[in-house]
Amino acid sequence: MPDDILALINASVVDGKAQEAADLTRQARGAGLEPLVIIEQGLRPGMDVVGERFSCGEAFIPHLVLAGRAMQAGMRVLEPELKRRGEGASRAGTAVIGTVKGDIHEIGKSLVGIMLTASGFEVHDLGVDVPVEAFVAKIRETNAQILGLSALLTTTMVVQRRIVEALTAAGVRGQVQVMVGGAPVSRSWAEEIGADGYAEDARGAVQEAKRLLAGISSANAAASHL
Ligand code: B12
Repeated sequence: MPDDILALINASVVDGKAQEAADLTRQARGAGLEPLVIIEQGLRPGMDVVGERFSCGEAFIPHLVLAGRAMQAGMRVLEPELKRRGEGASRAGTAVIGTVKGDIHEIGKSLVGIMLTASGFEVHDLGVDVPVEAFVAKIRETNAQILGLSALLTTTMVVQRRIVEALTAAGVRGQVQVMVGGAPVSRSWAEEIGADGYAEDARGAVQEAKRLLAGISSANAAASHL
């Protein structure tokens, strides 16, 4: 039964059927499947199928849009519960996230935001197509310890580098740990542009944010012993 329903959720995303994706997600939750299992094994793989079809000319922009809406419809069912879990967790830290300028892919970034919230982070989501200066201003305003930058296009990855440079120029690079992500991004890219962290998916993003925070705490502890 769990595998069947996950396969149906996957198909509803591929077919771009938002109502069906939401109903099946509700059904899967009712059957006791964990939200993360539904996302990682049901909703998300559907997007990959559509992406591959798009690459080889078998799907077009409208299919991507509909598949995106279907995945988001499923995520909306799970979001309130995930947020409640975050309220029950101890406060982990503050994070600012957004998709960089020129890039309107929002689903992966939003999923990272939801998972960080579910893990006790206070998340400021700046949305998509976010100008470089807006990230810098939000870090100043919130004193967030974590900045998460999403880029889904090879042409917008470079903006992540510009944001790291802008943080340095603004004198705030030392106060924030920058993590980058998105399909074309890798750990070696993160290292090349001087970012502090990288994760392949939303679950990894939470682990990475916690690892980076632990680094800040131990650095502060070491400084206070000097
Ligand atoms: C849906 C989609 C769209 C939708 C987006 C709808 C929306 N509301 O977001 C629309 C139709 C708008 C779209 C437009 C375009 N798209 Co598009 N799109 C996709 C598609 C199929 C799925 C993306 C997605 O949502 N995946 C599901 C989520 C959950 O996964 P994710 O985004 O990868 O995020 C996860 C990780 O990457 C990571 N992560 C993401 N962000 C972050 C941030 C941090 C800090 C961390 C740690 C981790 C992290 O965690 C996430 C959760 O697990 C991908 C193909 C694919 N397989 O990725 C193409 C894809 C990204 N698109 C592509 C292209 C080319 C375009 C267009 C240029 C097409 C066109 N000719 O107009 C435009 C660009 C518009 C723009 N300026 O941004 C290409 C990119 C190629 C490249 N390498 O540059 C892809 C790869 C398709 C392909 N195979 O060719 N697209």
